[in-house]
Parts: sequence; C-alpha cells; structure tokens
Amino acid sequence: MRTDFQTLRTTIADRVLTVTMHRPEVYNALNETMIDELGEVFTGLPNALDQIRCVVLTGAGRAFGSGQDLRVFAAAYEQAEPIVISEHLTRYHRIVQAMRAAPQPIIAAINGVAAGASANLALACDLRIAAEDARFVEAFARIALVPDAGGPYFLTRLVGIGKALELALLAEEISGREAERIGLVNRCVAAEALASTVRELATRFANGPTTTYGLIKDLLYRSTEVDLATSLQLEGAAQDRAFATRDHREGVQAFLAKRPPQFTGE
Ligand code: LHQ
Repeated sequence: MRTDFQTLRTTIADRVLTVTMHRPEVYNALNETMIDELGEVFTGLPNALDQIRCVVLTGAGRAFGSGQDLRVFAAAYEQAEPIVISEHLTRYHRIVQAMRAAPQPIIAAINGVAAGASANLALACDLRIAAEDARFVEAFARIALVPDAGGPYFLTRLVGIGKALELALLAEEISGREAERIGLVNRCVAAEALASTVRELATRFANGPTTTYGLIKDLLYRSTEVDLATSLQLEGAAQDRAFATRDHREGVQAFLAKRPPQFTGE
C-alpha cells in the first residue's frame, strides 16, 4: 500500500494501519482528493492482509473531520455546469462499502468534532472510541441536506429510529459522553487516554483471528438486514468457514494446553 497521499498520513506498525485525515486548517474537511484517497486505502485492505490486520481512522489536530468541504461546493454553485450530487456521493459510497467488505476490524479514534459526512464515516467503522471532548453533529439539515455517506443506514441501526430522527432533524451537537450513553460510540475516554485505549484495542485485533473477524463483520452486518431464518443460514455458512481456519484449530489447542493462542489471521 502506498504512503504518499496528499490529504492522508498513513503509518503501519505492528500490523495496524493508522489513517489520519490531514487537512487540519479546515478541520479535515473532505475534498475530492481526500475522498478518493480514503477510497483507495479502504478498497486495498483485502489485498493487504499480510501487512495489515487492523485499521485506525482518525483526524489531525483538533477535529476528526468537518464533513464535506463546503467551499468546494460554494465555488461550484457559481458555475453553469449543474452538479449531480448523487454522482458525487458514489465516491463516498465506495469508501463505506469498502469498510464494510474489509475483513480487518476498523476503529474510529474520534479525537474532536465529527460533523456531516465525517461523522458518518466514523459510524461506518466497526468500533468507535471517542475522546471526552469529541463532539458529534449530523450537520446536514443545517444546510438543508439529508444525511449521506452511509449515515441513514448506520445511524438508525446504532441508535434506533427515534434517536436517529432527533439527531438528523435537530442537527445539534452532542458530546462524546452523550454519544456513549446512546450507543453512538462504544467508549468515551479522557482525551489523554484516547491514543492508548485505541492502541490497546488495535494491538489485540492485529493479533487476532482476522479471517474470522471478517466473517463476524459480514455475518452481523448482514443479519441486520434479513429475517431469522436467513440469519440462521448465514451463521451456518460462516461457521463452516470459521471452523476450517487454522486459527480455530490453534484456539482450541491453546485452550486445552492452557496457553495463549498464537493467531496468524488464517
Ligand atoms: C470548514 C468546514 C467544512 C470547509 C469547518 N468545509 N471548511 C455535502 C454536500 C454535498 C454533497 C455531499 O455530501 C455532503 C456531505 C456533508 O458532509 S454535508 C455537511 C458538511 N459539514 C458541515 O456542514 C459542517 C460545517 N462546519 C461546522 O458546522 C463547524 O465548523 C464545526 C461544527 C465542524 C466545528 O465548529 P467550530 O469548532 O466552531 O470550528 P469552526 O467553525 O471555527 O471551524 C474551524 C475552521 O474549519 C474554520 O476555518 P477558519 O479559516 O475560519 O478558521 C471553518 O471555516 C473550517 N471548516 N468545517 N465543512
């Protein structure tokens, strides 16, 4: 995976890829380049399993991200060429679909404000850890837009339709603590503990049964969309595959030998 991105800083250490959205002067607002670079990183994950077994997504400076760069659109309104937003959105959809399809667990480390499409990219991650001073805002209705970038799907599933409607219609900020209370984030921690909390989780995932994690992600996300009978079929098919992994054998042998398992991700 290349590392010379314009709008992202990426590092790989101990099989953890950290992706930092890096336009701090605009609170990491998403411009075309950043959207496409995120798409490239996330679509590349299934082919990078030998190097990467967990991903952390975060923002540079004081924000996680402020959503779509609104200056780009303000400039475009003046042009004669009409903008077809649904076409533009397909580039966000590429990121969200890739996050969902990647076998590696993806953690959002929410270090500050997360607004609009940036907030919704955090929702598309598999786990969210927020700093106490993080803020969330489904800012779309403030500018008379509907939530996008996967927000309608993930927001309703994470907090239920009642809270989702409140957040989307009022478009008011909520704190990291409130986000934890309503289930929008998994954990809210003191700002100074964010990096160590995320590192600990990421290390655990990077040493875990990656193939099985991919099966778990796929099974649980798909189970939110299907009836019980179909979910039971999906679990059978997924368990056939998990049962055949080397890591499953290793897990059982380690349990019986009373030693920690050495998972390779296979
Ligand atoms: C920004 C932005 C920003 C550019 C802060 N752009 N510069 C939309 C359109 C079309 C198609 C596809 O999908 C989408 C998806 C979306 O994401 S729509 C939602 C877009 N985002 C927003 O509406 C949020 C706009 N930003 C804000 O409401 C506030 O800036 C937040 C709540 C993020 C932070 O508030 P503050 O902590 O008070 O910071 P600030 O407002 O002073 O912002 C800091 C700087 O960042 C400032 O620049 P400056 O040069 O004045 O210091 C802002 O202009 C810039 N910035 N968001 N989205």
